[in-house]
Amino acid sequence: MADDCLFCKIANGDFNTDFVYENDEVVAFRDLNPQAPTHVLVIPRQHIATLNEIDAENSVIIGKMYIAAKEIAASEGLAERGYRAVMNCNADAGQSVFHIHLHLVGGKPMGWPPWP
Ligand code: DGP
Repeated sequence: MADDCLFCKIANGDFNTDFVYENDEVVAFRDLNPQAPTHVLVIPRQHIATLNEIDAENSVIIGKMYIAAKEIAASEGLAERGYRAVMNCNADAGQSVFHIHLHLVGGKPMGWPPWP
């Protein structure tokens, strides 16, 4: 757990956040500022600041985050109609919380590309 990391504190239960999914390594909760009818953040309990810090040693957690995302998508009724699970990295991508997270979004048709 990193000092002064909001998502470490959320994963630790400091704010009594409702988790839509949790296991020993991953937790997921609804985004404070949803951009779609379903907008869930999937995070590792382990503190990793950005995708740039992923390496051979810690990379297994990325697959576990995607397993969580597809299970949540199924429970939200999105598996067949479709959804997106994306991670922003650093300023140009708009990352604002420096603890990696997948944005699982769905429940409406989405355009591609997602940038203006
Ligand atoms: P990003 O910009 O990719 O770093 O996404 C961070 C997301 O985190 C953003 O969509 C808003 C969300 N968020 C920030 N603070 C909180 C919080 O305290 N609770 C919840 N549920 N979501 C938060």
